[in-house]
Amino acid sequence: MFSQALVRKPGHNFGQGLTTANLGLPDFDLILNQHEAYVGALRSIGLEVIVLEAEPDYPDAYFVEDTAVVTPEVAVITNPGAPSRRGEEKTIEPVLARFRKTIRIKPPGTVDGGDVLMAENHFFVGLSERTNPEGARQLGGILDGHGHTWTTVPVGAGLHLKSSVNYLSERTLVLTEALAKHEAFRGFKKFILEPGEEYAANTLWLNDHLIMPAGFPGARKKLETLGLPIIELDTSEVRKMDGSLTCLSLRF
Ligand code: CIR
Repeated sequence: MFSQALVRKPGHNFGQGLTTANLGLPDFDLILNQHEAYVGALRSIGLEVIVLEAEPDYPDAYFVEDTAVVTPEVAVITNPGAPSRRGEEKTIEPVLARFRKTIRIKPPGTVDGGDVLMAENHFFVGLSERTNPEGARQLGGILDGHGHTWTTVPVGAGLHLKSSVNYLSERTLVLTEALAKHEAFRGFKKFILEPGEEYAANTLWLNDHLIMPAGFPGARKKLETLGLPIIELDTSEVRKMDGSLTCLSLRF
């Protein structure tokens, strides 16, 4: 069970963040409402939520997940892969330092937290345009040092590893068909998403609840078989900015 979550409010200029999605102009009032609903959902399942103010210099900074990897033992502060996002981690580190010892990923290593998936004691580390082999090597060394295992997975499609796969308890993954055959996921039970529902791979298992993006009935049917309460949230505005549910918080 997690007791804390760290989030940051989207800024008025969040629409200037990086995106490859072609889903139209994002709406500030709507994202604020959706963000409040997200924070409300986290509180409703027992988390204390620390809410940081927006960072106008960094329009993507509300995607706090990318700035750190928090394990039960340490907080690894990342060196984000996108140059425009480097520096977001500076205001995250002192907050996490209240809860964990912090260790930094150093250049030339880059890591985005969205590429790091924790499944019990194991970590899958996506190699992507944001997380490079040197970053993965540094992170892996820290994980090794704390008794965790880890494997790398190439991120073929999508921005981050967790855009395409998440862990849902009981050795079960929700993931895209493209990733399902990967060696690293052998031995796991898999909910493979139907074409058109891949976005639902970004479902968050948190405090014995599943928080999933609204509007994916096929995925929901599969997830219901786990018997966990499901919370659906509207993610229309973060999706326009290539984001989803896990990206909006750090949980520990
Ligand atoms: C970016 O491109 O970095 C942001 N617009 C989206 C980041 C989403 N973060 C995540 O999936 N962990």
